Amino acid sequence: MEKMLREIRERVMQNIEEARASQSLEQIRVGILGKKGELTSLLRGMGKLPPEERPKMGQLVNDVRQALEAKLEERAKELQEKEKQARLAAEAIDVTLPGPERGAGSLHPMNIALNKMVEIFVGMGYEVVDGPEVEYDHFNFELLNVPKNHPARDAQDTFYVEDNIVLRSQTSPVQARIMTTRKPPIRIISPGRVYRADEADATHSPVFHQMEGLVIDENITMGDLKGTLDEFARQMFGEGIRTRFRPSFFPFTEPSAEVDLTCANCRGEGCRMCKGTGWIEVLGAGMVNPHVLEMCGIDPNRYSGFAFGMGVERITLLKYNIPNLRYLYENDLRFLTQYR
Ligand code: 2U9
Repeated sequence: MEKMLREIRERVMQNIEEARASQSLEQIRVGILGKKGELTSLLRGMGKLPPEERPKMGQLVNDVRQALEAKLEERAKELQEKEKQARLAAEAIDVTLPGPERGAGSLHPMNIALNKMVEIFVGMGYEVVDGPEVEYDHFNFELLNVPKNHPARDAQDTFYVEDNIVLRSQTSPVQARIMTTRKPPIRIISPGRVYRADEADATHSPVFHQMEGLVIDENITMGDLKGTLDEFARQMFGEGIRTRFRPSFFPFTEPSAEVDLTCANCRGEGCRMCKGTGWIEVLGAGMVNPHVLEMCGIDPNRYSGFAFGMGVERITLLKYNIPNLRYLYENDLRFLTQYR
């Protein structure tokens, strides 16, 4: 039995030394010291020994067990430390590595279109002007010859902030303000956000964008207006795109016109987009009403001017053949990043 014990001790010591993981160490421990372990069984078998030999053998078995337990504990510590080091090495983060790449942004198609519109008029000598979106009724309506009982003034069409303060329903008040503070020649465009109490649909939104233009000088004629818009149409939509003026009415211009452009889809041949007419209605324009000039402090006997207005959304939809306004407002990157 002594020989067996020595053999066990040497073999198990060797096994412990060779164990490469905490898990195998545990298997060794269970195999030798567990309930059904080799040493435990040996201890149980001691009942068969003559009583006088039992204390000595008991002592021997205990010595072996203590030695093995000590060795197990020592080796467990070594292995745990090794495993911890391996885990730390695997989890190590190099904080000097570059972060995930963020793609470069792209301009919103409406900004691309607006930039082009502005560029065309700046190229013709216009200055870009800006003004408040919360505006006095005086500048938004009064100076533009929109009478007190005009339907445009109705709360059904215009957002009222206070009795005499509105969210501007067009960018014209910006130009009215300039007219009251400067002397001609005046050559300005006023791109910006405007508000109308409209139900949102494929072509309407309560918040949208306009670009209006205003030119005032001596001897300005409808011919200048026509030439200006012809040049704009050509630069914006391409060679061969012409304008057609149809008589209309606005309180702030007289005469007034609704302006069609050659349908860019069929080049004027007639197609589904232009309902067979070859023309698409794009903007409004006219000669500044002399009464407006007078109210803004400009002598209508010496000066005349023209004005025009267009929707930035409408121009964008036409330019890029986009079927519905909501694409411009939903900010779906799959849509937006197509335009550069
Ligand atoms: C002043 C005097 C006159 C600006 C003008 C239009 C015609 C026009 C619409 C086009 C589509 C608005 O975006 S839209 O809904 N605009 O038809 N706007 S003339 O006339 C002015 C502006 C300022 C002092």
